[in-house]
Amino acid sequence: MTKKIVLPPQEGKPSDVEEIKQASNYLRGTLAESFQDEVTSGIPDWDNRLLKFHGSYLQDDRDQRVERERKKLEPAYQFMVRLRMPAGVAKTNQWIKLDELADKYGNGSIKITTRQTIQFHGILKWNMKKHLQELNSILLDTIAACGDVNRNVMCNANPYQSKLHQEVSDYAAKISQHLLPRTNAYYEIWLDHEKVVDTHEEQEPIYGALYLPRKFKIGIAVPPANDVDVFSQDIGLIAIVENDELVGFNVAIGGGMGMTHGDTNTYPQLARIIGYVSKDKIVDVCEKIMTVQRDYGNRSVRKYARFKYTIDRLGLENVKKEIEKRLGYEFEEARDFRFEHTGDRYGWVKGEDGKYHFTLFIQNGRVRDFENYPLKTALREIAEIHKGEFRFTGNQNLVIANVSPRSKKNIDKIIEKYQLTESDNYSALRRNSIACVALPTCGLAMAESERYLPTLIQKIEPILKEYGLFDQDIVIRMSGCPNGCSRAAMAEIGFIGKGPGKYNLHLGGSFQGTRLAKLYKENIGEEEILATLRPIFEHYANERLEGEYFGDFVIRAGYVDAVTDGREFHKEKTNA
Ligand code: SRM
Ligand code: SF4
Repeated sequence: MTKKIVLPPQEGKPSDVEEIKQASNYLRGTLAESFQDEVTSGIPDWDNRLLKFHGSYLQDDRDQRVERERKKLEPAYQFMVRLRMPAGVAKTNQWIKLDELADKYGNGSIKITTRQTIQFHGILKWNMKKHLQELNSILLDTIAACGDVNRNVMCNANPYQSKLHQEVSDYAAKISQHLLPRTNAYYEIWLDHEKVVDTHEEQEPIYGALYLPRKFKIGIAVPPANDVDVFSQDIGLIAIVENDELVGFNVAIGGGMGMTHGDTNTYPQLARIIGYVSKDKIVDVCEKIMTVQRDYGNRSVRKYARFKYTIDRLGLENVKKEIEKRLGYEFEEARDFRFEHTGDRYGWVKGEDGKYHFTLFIQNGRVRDFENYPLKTALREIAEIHKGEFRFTGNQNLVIANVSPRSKKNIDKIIEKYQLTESDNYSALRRNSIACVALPTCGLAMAESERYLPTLIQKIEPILKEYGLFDQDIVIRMSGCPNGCSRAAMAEIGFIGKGPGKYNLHLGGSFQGTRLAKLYKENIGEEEILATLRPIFEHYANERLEGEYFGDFVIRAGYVDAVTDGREFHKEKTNA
């Protein structure tokens, strides 16, 4: 029998979410009843908290809020549904169904997320069960895609090192499977499985009845690519390859991007490397690390509950020792590695196994039929003839993966027909851009992001052209609020929403994803953004060293200080 988990006493009263989890009977709550209630198109707050563990959030269309309020109507409630897809892989027959479901129940679009999975928006309450059942029919689910659990496990997306990539992806899948909640609630509520009568602690041998204090994220990078932004993860694993064989992983802990405007006790933080372990140990290592956060994370104040704060409160060395105690052995010394970039490399590459892979730029991960650019139709046509996979990247892009030389010709015809290589003509800045969803669906958005970044880039591009920087790779990211879903606090140029049309401008993240971006200007609108960036671009164009990235330059030139520890993130600038 599994040992009962005894949590250490917490400072302060547990937060309301802890009480909801405790009373939920392993994530059941009154979800089944709430989804049968036809009086409202929403659900009560306590069930919404639990719904997250099932991969969905109640949202409302914020574009309609004022008008509906005026008409005394309830908000335009709808649900966001996020899939669990370790390492971001979907078979093309699954994609065809996802495409169909986006039209049938959603808002007609598919959103590729910054954690390599996909989201549907606009699902109405009455369609939720059918939607999840149809996803189940193609062997996909949404379990633990949100909530206080381990989320979608990310993994380097570029499959040209075919064998190695497959092995590393398999580890992502194994970690995901091992850390999956074991409760039967999802199957009972959505898939009509028989109700489980015995709901003892043993249902969740790893999590216990209260699950984690907060969300938890794991990502695996394969150097030289850091496309999972490994230092932004609660557990960042860096694959160590020796003589072309995967031997193990360097383990980094305690990354995270979220913060609250005005509260300097909150900050983005980089995961710190605590050592190396051989690959056979990695699943257990992830479990033990996660249980330390389970037992020591703050369960009173959610904004201080992420693992990064637990580590900074207890001390990195103490947390490392506690993990080692639970493992029964010590980490080995971290091994050498080198990252070169966080972005994706577009176009065709040939894998070691002779299969081809095409990485397609998808602006902000939004797949739909745009005017003059029927992207969704194009991908559907490709999926209909390609019997392989689509892979999603942490940069919100899509890889048409494992294409045989014969199918490549036919896929090329579709690529040409729909001009999918149009992005080759985009500025390198746009090709390195990420924006979070923000308005109109995200309830936490303070400013536009996905709907605005392309326009802002359009206004920056002439400046880049003027200074000969159009083809210079620069990582630019925008988040509609300080939660940082686009990981803007690690970008070379990062925008963090402050209010409608206003952003904090951050500079100085590194191209390789190893540094935080420091606040440079606060609460500025478009005009000031352009006026601020222009002279910096000019300076960069004139005085950069050979091969020097923009993020490194702004530090060398004294615009901002380098930040490699989140506790320095809010520190006043030093005078050079
Ligand atoms: Fe996120 C909350 C969207 C990746 C940090 N995030 C949200 C919610 C669910 C808003 C909410 O709580 O009501 C957003 C739903 C918007 C919508 O309408 O769809 C949302 N987050 C997203 C996505 C879809 C952004 C995107 O455009 O791709 C990403 C989905 C990832 C996935 O597939 O699982 C997404 N979110 C991230 C990342 C990046 C990452 O994980 O690599 C971060 C920063 C890393 C981190 O976790 O620290 C991130 N999201 C947050 C936070 C801040 C957490 C914190 O520590 O304070 C919140 C708010 C919260 O948890 O309270 C949040
Ligand atoms: Fe919403 Fe903020 Fe995340 Fe953007 S960063 S999706 S605005 S929570």
